[in-house]
Amino acid sequence: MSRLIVISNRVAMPAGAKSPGGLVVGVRDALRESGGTWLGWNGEIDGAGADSPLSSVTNDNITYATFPLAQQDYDRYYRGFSNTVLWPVFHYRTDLSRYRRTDYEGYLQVNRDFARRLAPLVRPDDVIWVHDYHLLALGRYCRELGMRNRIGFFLHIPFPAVEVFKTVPPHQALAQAMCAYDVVGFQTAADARAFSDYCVQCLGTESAAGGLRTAERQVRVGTYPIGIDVDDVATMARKKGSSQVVALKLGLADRKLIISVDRLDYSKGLLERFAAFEQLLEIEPAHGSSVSFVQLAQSSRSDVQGYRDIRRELDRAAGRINGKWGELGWAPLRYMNRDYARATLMPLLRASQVGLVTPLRDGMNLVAKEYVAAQSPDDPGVLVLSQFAGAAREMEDGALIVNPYDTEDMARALSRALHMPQAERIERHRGLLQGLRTHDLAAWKNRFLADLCGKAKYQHENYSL
Ligand code: ADQ
Repeated sequence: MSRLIVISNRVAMPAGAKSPGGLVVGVRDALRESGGTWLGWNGEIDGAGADSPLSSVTNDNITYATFPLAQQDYDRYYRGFSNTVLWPVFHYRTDLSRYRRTDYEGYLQVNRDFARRLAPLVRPDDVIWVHDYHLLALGRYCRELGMRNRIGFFLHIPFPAVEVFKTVPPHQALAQAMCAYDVVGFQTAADARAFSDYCVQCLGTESAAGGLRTAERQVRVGTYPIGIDVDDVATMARKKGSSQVVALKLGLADRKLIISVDRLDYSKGLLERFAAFEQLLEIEPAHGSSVSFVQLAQSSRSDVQGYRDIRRELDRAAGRINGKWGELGWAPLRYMNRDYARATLMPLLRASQVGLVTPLRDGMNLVAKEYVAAQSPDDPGVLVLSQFAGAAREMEDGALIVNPYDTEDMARALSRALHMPQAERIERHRGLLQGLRTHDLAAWKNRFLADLCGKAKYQHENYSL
């Protein structure tokens, strides 16, 4: 029986202190269910880098095989090409992209190192599942090392339109490298189409049923929207949570609560959202004393310039809004750059009347799904969701869909959500929840792996690395 090996840039160890991001939550839950090995960076910088030994820990059905990165690799591969070129361009922020050839070479070098570390672990019938934009070229290097396994790739972030992708100078080499995978998976049909369009138009690749045909292989190009473990979130949300939840409820008195939860990232549309909240206070001053907006923004990639800039702008905007609208005993906007345990976060989502999720561009957005799963079915809150989140494809009937570039549109949607009658809220929530159950985390994993390895089963075995 074949085993499952998952590879992503970052591996989150079971006892890690930081709250995990979207990819980690998805991958860990998927692996926990089926068992397997997870290979990747341990988050540490170490002089030895590529020469350092692999360390291996097994916990809860998952073997974590990790290694550190050298400072230069971190600077070029991670901070450089991955997060200063691929992330901004794939989120349509070409203005923030800073391409340097040495960063790209470092990116390829680290992709090659990942393949070299993987090679001795792999048996011929193992199934390999690679995740996200840091490792676009890994499949190519695996093939160069002679791996003939089924190797799949899933992109957690959007794939941009052809002309936008072409702003990445080595676009051809990257897309060619992606064609070394047997399955290339995306969050939405639009992303999958953009990738196929690029390959057909710019590489001259032949399109075939279900994907593309290259000289070497049939590449399946598919859509696999990531989901969540609905019951897990609902169970956590029903618990009382920590003293922080209690304190928030007491502080709110009878005020309604609008909540937003994100990694602090320019793609998440926080500034536009702050402006919409301010507009709400302007068009309906009565809300002034009857509503609170809590924005939890977990800081991330703070050594990348674009992230430092957005953080400064948000600090300024939050101060201005509270300065203008606050009262002695009350601040309308509470903006916190902190990491919260999921056991705290989910009851907070449940305690709110509106979930405001308005990215300017997002592969999927798991917070939108967590918000719905966390609600009480008898008295649910309303999800206000950006049309540019991948999640909007599945949630457009139940959520209030907004354009985050239209401040008034968002303010109106907030007002409508705050006034929505209970019967309508229940009806919308019911539909949304049904969708979440159909496209949950297990469905995401099973559909991807079914396409990758047909009906073949895979199993977990502990083995020494
Ligand atoms: P992210 O960009 O990280 O993920 P998202 O999908 O919203 O975005 O996931 C964030 C996760 O981190 C959620 O599970 C959320 O609960 C958690 N989180 C956010 N802020 C937090 C805080 N302050 N404290 C604690 N936890 C917090 C990438 C893509 C997304 C895609 C996912 C999964 O950018 O589009 O949905 O991968 O594929």
